[in-house]
Amino acid sequence: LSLVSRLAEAQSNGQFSLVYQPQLALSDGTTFGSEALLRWQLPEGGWVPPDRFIPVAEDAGHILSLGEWVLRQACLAQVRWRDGAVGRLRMAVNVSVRQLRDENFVRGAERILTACNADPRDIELEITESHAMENDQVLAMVRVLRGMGFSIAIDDFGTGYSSLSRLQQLPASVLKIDRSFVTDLGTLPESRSIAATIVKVGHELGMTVLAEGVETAEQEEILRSLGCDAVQGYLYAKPMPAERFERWILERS
Ligand code: G
Ligand code: G
Ligand code: MN
Ligand code: NA
Repeated sequence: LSLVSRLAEAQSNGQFSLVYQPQLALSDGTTFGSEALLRWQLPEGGWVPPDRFIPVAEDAGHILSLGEWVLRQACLAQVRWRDGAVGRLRMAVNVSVRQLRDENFVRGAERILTACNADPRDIELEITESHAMENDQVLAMVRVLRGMGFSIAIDDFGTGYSSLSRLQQLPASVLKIDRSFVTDLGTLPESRSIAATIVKVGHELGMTVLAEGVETAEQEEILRSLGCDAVQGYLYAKPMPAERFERWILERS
């Protein structure tokens, strides 16, 4: 059976779940947020990585209902944590450009916020750099979402080809340094220069800069010396199911 035909039934059969990865402030190590990441477990065992099924779901148009499901689950978790022992954390959710081009996206998002009693200021929509810069329709949509109160993050930054003027037009509050530069921070002077430049540009435009894929204490130390604000990566925690994430937070506080 092809992936695309299995995708259609996967959602109704409960094969999707979300895992959550903590985001920490470099200044004091506190966890201020989490990124929700989608997982697909096959009934016969094994996982399909998102890099494989997201593009298929996008092509098939299935990403619209799947994306709504992700946003609802993420909002439900954020509100449960906010109103429980975990406390108020910002929840970052990846959004596909197909969703941003959908005229029903805003109405769907509003419905989810209301149904979950979520505050949009606690929800961060992650848009990849290449897509955020794509065209005026996407830019207009990002502005509408920002106007609704959502926080906006530019994901995988440094791998696209943004002009600085374009970046300035985007009402984003967070810039996420792509993992590829973080990986090579200790070994490649070029990656260090790129990371340093991203931190400067982000701060110049009033954004918070978050480095993803931090795996070593050396990478963390370099990021701190560059003035980077926040981190996310295996050095702190892998993406975890909700219950594990909750325990992880409570054990550290
Ligand atoms: O752990 P990781 O394998 O989760 O994610 C791989 C890629 O899949 C990342 O680029 C991430 O942005 C993307 N991804 C993960 N979850 C989602 C999601 O819910 N929606 C979208 N559109 N992309 C996601
Ligand atoms: O949405 P985005 O492309 O940023 O997705 C983040 C991806 O990076 C996910 O696949 C997540 O599981 C993965 N990831 C998060 N932290 C680390 C890390 O420290 N090392 C590696 N190799 N991958 C990571
Ligand atoms: Mn992301
Ligand atoms: Na990323």
